[in-house]
Amino acid sequence: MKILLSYFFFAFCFLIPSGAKLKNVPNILLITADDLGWNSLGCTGNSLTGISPHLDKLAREGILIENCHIATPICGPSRFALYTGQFPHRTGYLGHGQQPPRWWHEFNRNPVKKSITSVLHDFGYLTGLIGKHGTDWCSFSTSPAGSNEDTGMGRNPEKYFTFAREFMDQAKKENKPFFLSANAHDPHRFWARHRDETNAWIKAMMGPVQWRPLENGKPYPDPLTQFDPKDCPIPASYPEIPFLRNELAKYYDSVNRMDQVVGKLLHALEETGLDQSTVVIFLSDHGLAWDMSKWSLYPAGTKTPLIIRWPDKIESAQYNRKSLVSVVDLAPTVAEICGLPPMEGVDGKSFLSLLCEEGSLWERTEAFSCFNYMNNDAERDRTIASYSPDLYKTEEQYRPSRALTSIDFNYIWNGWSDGNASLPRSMLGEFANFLRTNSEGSEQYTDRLNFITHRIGEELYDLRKDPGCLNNLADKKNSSHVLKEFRTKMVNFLGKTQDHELGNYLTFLGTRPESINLSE
Ligand SMILES: [Ca+2]
Repeated sequence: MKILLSYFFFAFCFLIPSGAKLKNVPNILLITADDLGWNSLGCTGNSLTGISPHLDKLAREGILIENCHIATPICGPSRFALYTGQFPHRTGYLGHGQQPPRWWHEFNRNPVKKSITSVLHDFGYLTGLIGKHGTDWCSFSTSPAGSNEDTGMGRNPEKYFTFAREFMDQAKKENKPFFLSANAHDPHRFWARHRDETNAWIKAMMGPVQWRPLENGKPYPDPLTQFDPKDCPIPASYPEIPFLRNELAKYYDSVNRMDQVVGKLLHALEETGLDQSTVVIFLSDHGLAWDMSKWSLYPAGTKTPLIIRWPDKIESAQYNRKSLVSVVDLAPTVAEICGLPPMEGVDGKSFLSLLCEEGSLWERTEAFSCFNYMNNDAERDRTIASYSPDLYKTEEQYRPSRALTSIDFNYIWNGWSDGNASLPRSMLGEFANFLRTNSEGSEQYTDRLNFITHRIGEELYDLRKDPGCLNNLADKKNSSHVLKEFRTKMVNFLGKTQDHELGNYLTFLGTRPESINLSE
């Protein structure tokens, strides 16, 4: 027995890096918002006074990269890509529900099943999580505080403060650097004061556990703001309609409450005296929870501001509009910041040079984003043994789309759009509902609803002139050179990453009158 214990002790010493190796490495506080439109913050141009004071200050103290694109615009799969640095078609986490789908296994990809949390954990970091949620490939040193009770449905700033303070104190006590992933659930629906934010809904969300309500009867406080709808900006994807402005006022109040969570997390960091040795990173998992934003591959769905503060390493007050990063770049960047060897098997690259060396070595010109499944039902999944190009015809929850977005252009291929197939209700939101109930007698609303529901095979937008992606240039003759460039890049990218939709895309290109020469 003694020999056995000695063996385990000996093995343990080799598994855990020495204290010397971990000297002078920074802590990481990763903060995410849930369903935040990229330009909803004060620091990204929202004119509402006082909407995001803590994030605005954080941006002033570090760098704000305006063009970061997430991998896929729904919660869990987006976060999977964030943690692993790999795109959904490579990990198999293609959507909600049963993942990977049974047919995905026939592609024999064997991804490296690691995430930034697991490599930091193995390196000796104390790793933790509060709020929405980790992945199967994450490793946390302490039990994740992921339940609605733990976080007040992700909307109670005090709960985040208490957890973060205790976690940081534990890191100090154990003399370990930490990685804390802290995830607010605001401004996810149902927003503060939304008509569906009912007691019955809150009760259902909290489940059977005992919880103590605050004075307002909810497990979380109401936002501090109550914006006047007339002051609320409408994102460029939507028309100027009073109904939308009223709805958005409530959303913006929820953005403010998310900012309070950020404030509390930063306060915990200051109180523990670890703020100077901690890299703070903020981003959203995707855009606003309306159709044409969430569930879509327009910048309104895929673009998030990325704020990074690293005292004494990153120059303050940098607003970067010229560089473009993908969320899969984040895990390798954190690995490099923490002095780890490069992460194996990732699709992204470290952009540390962009943060500390004025971007001289950073050359990404497009970010890839995709959509696969909304929700793959486990029972149906058992009946689908293999992939077929017309899977979307029988599975309305499978709606494959691919996008490449540069600073100036957004190119999308909708592999399911054949003129008949439509998006399921689960991928349509309040804007589509509004159009549906008001389209009688309005050709404009009817056309828009038809487009949203059925889309079109190929879309190309000039973001310099058309940030809301309302004027599709894919069939315009004078845009054909840009279109060809994006098609070529898409073929190369899908081939390089072994995307299961490559064959479908090539078939689609073969039907176009002015297609690309694939030998180019
Ligand atoms: Ca989300």
